[in-house]
Amino acid sequence: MAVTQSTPEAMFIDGKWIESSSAKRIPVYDPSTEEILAEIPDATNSEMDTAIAAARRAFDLDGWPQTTAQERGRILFRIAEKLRAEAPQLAELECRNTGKPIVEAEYDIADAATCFEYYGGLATKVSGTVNPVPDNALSLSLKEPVGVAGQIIPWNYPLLMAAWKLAPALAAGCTCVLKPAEQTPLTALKLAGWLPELGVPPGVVNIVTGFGETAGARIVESPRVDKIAFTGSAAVGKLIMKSAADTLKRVTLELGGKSPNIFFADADFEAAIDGALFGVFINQGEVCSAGSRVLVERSIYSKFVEAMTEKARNIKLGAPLDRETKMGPLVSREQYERVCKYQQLGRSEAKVAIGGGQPAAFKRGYYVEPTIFYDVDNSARIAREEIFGPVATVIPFEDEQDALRIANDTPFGLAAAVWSRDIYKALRMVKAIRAGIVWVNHMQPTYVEAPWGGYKQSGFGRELGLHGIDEYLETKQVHINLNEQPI
Ligand code: TXE
Repeated sequence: MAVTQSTPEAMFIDGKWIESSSAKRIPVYDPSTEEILAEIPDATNSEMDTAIAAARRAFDLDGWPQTTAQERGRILFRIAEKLRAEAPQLAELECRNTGKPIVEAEYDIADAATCFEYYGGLATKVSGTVNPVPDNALSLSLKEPVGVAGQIIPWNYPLLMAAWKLAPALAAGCTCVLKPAEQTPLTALKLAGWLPELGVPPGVVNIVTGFGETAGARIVESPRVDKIAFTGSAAVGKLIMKSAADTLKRVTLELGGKSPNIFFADADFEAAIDGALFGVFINQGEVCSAGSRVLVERSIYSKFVEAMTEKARNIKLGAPLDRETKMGPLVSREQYERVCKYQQLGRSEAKVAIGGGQPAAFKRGYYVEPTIFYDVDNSARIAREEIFGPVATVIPFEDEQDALRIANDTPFGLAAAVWSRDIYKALRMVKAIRAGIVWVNHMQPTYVEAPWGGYKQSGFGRELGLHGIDEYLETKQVHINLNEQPI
């Protein structure tokens, strides 16, 4: 294993830059030009095992869990400060690697910093409880870190997803082996390079690059990893659960969705149209909580589809670094091909209001047209399967009961939104929708203070908020006998 210079084109293991023992490297692309931006190592089992061993040592022997909560909190604040200081270069790198518009990338970096700040503050707020057992004993519940956390993240919000995983784990006193998506590892590696100067000891955070089926699978099967936190596809989530069963690891999964964005006739019409477009087209639709099923009450249905279509015409596709750009290319050729297939399928399953193909204006880059299919039946594949691209399926409904039936008729349950001025109706919907996140008269706002995660096949466990740190903690019951002679 060769140790290279301090470059983000290597892996960060045990505080050092490490190359893969296999000569193979993985090209990382700029999806707007299809050019190679960088090449990263393709980790073998040997490097992954080294990273896991380093995390194990940092947890078991080097005393990371025993550092004071204040110290861990201070380190997280320093990371947040560094992210804010380096935000322009991070946003540019994220933008070039994912294809997302620069303005959206800037929000992501700020959100990542906020996440480290939040968990920096929370580090000192973790405490156990005293249990009300009979008077002859004292019963305590202690909160302790789970151990080594294996963290596998996707490509749609690369640095933000790294922050959602690393910040609560570190605050709790866990050590981490994080595998970024093979398509978008660059900002996580950048962050890794700053960790030593910010006070993160060797082995506490390891960033290992590689493919899911090899490097990712190795983390999941390792008996030396205590917990897996995964964000990605439901298909891989199922594989992870099966594999983790062999070692009975703790598992949290944040998977995909087919979230209903529900518009009643009494909603503020202009806000509703904006909410429908924003809900499904932000980040090119590559969002787990995308409002990809737009449910519209029959009495406003035609007007709604027309207005949505009209406004969608103004979405400016362009170079991700151009500040005027509202939609960039998809992240990879693979994702582009996947979305193009769904566009083709949609043309046979429903009517096209706008889009449905590839824009002629671009000679290069994985651009697809913002697409609105309407008169979609909820049983159509485009209404049931996660597309993860800028493709809206508009579905009419008759009344509240019908809206609810369609909204819940999905294997997923990540998010939903309800638009209405009738607070009683909106709240009835909120209670009856089977999803982990429900927005009213809004779609997509995400706050680090509030729990994030899904029902049904959108996974389980919660990130963010107080719940987010709990997923990295074990509970130990302590019983102290208060009689000199136990009875
Ligand atoms: O995801 P994968 P892909 C959905 C979305 C998208 C589809 C496919 O619908 O179209 O998934 O995207 C790692 N063991 N989401 O193929 O494969 C992989 O290396 C361990 C929704 O990119 O799930 C990467 O780091 N790890 C989602 C991560 O898992 C494995 C975000 C995600 O990749 C693995 C992304 C394995 N066997 C895609 N196979 C969301 N919930 O936001 C892959 N990986």
